[in-house]
Order: sequence, then C-alpha cells, then structure tokens
Amino acid sequence: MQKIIDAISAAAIRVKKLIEFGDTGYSEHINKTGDTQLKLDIASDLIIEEEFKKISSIKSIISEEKDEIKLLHVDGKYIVGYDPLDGSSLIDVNLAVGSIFGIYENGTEGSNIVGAVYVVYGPRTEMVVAKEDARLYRLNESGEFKEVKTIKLNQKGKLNATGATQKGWPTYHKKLIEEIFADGYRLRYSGGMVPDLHQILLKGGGLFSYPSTSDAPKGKLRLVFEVFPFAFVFEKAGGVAIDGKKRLLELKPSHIHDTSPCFFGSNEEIERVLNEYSKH
Ligand code: FDP
Repeated sequence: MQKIIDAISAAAIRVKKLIEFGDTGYSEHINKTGDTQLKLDIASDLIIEEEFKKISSIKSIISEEKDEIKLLHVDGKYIVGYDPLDGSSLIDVNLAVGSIFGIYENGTEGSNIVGAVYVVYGPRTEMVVAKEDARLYRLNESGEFKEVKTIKLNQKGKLNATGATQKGWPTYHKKLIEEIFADGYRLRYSGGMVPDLHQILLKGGGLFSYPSTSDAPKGKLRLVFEVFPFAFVFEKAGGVAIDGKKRLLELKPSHIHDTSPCFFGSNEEIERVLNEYSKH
C-alpha cells in the first residue's frame, strides 16, 4: 500500500501546481454526478491516473470524473476510488480544495476499505493518511511530505459544519442543528468537504453533517469517493461516522456513484445525532 501512498504524494504535488497555474475555465463535459467538469477536474484526473498506472498493485480505479471502473493491472490487489478535485467550484474564489482517495480490497463496499488518504490544497499542502491510525503530513520546501503528527479527536468538539440547503432539511434535522448551536457550537462551513472535515479533525472535533433533503433524499456526497474514505479517517482518528442511524462503513452501494446522507464527528456529537434520528 505504501507505493499507492507514494503515487498519491507525487500526483498531489502535480495537482497543486495545476491548481495554482492551470486554466480555471469549464470544459464541455458533464460527469456522472451531473456537474459540468472544469478543465482542472479533467486534468487532475489524468495526472492521478498517470501516477496510478505505474503501480502494479492497483487492479482498477474508480474516479468521480469517470463513468465506469477502469482496469489498470489484472493481477493487482487494490481498487482505488477517488475524487481528483473535490470542491473544485471553490477554486475561482480561491478557497481550499482537496483530493480524496479510498483504497479497497475485493470490492467497494464500506467494509472493503483498507486505507484512505486525502490532500488539502490550502495555504499549505497537507495530506492525511489513514491505515492503523490517521497521520498528518505537510509538504515542505524540498517537495517532500513530512509527518507532522497523529490525529486524535477529543470526545467532544466546538465546531458545527452544516451542509445542504436548509430549506430542504427535514424538521428533525433542523431541530438537532439548532440545539447544537444553542449549546455554543460555532458555524464553520466553506462548502469544501475536504477543508471542512480537515478543520474538524485538526481542531479536535465537532460535527459535519450532510443530511437527506427534500430534493436529494439520499444526500449529495458520494460513498466510494468521498464518504467511505472520510468515514475510515474519522474512525481511525477516534471519531464516528454514520448515515443518521447506521455506521457508514456498513453500507453497500449498488452503484459506484451512489450517495448517502452522512455525519462525521467526535463521539458526543454523533451520539446526539443518533438520539434524534432514532426517533424518525
Ligand atoms: P462541490 O459541489 O463544490 O464539488 O463534493 C461535493 C461538494 O462540493 C463537497 O465538497 C461539499 O462538502 C459539498 O459539495 C457542498 O454542498 P452544499 O453546497 O450543498 O452544502
């Protein structure tokens, strides 16, 4: 698996340059999720694919920007599901964006994930690698990712990142979020899943929620490329990740582009979600 992580590091350095200097315009393509692809989405997908092609242990790749699974090496052991440039709509306003990777064995159900990595392209470029634990790395002046620390969530945090349009929230979700704010939590939400979850992980905890809504009952965030990798990171950091009632890593997508409502956080906040959601 280390070779895959090294390939991700190499790709991340190239994607970072692309974000800084590449063409931020739209292409003429629409991806499976229905988003018009930015030229940067397509270019970063190609960079990552190029780096993964060099790694013989990767059997196949599933990208948010590709319609189908792509076979790379028949005898490979791992399947890598990734979102090459998550939150790319934030690039034109110069907010942080990221890349997300889930490393799977024998399938792409939640229980098949064996490692997860994400990269944050912000004022600094950071990478979190989750295997037995979750570790933070930072890109240094020599172009190497150096380990900074192991990430450990507290039992309870102070941040509340509330996704999706409030107009479409179920009433019980609105009640839950209002109660959390009434208890003194601060709103932190940029609209980029990677920096928003990174903030919760590094500030010791809190809650990130992306619920079911009236127009998207299965939520917006994609299981294989976004939700499972972050669920794995949160669990390895001592936190919890659920769909409202159930552990996210118990879910079995029926299609590679399936989505799910999702909640990531430290123990106390997720306990509150479970208490409220179990009544409905
Ligand atoms: P984006 O559409 O900009 O790619 O992956 C989808 C995502 O961003 C996540 O990064 C982010 O958390 C979410 O959508 C934000 O959605 P809302 O604006 O509906 O809250």
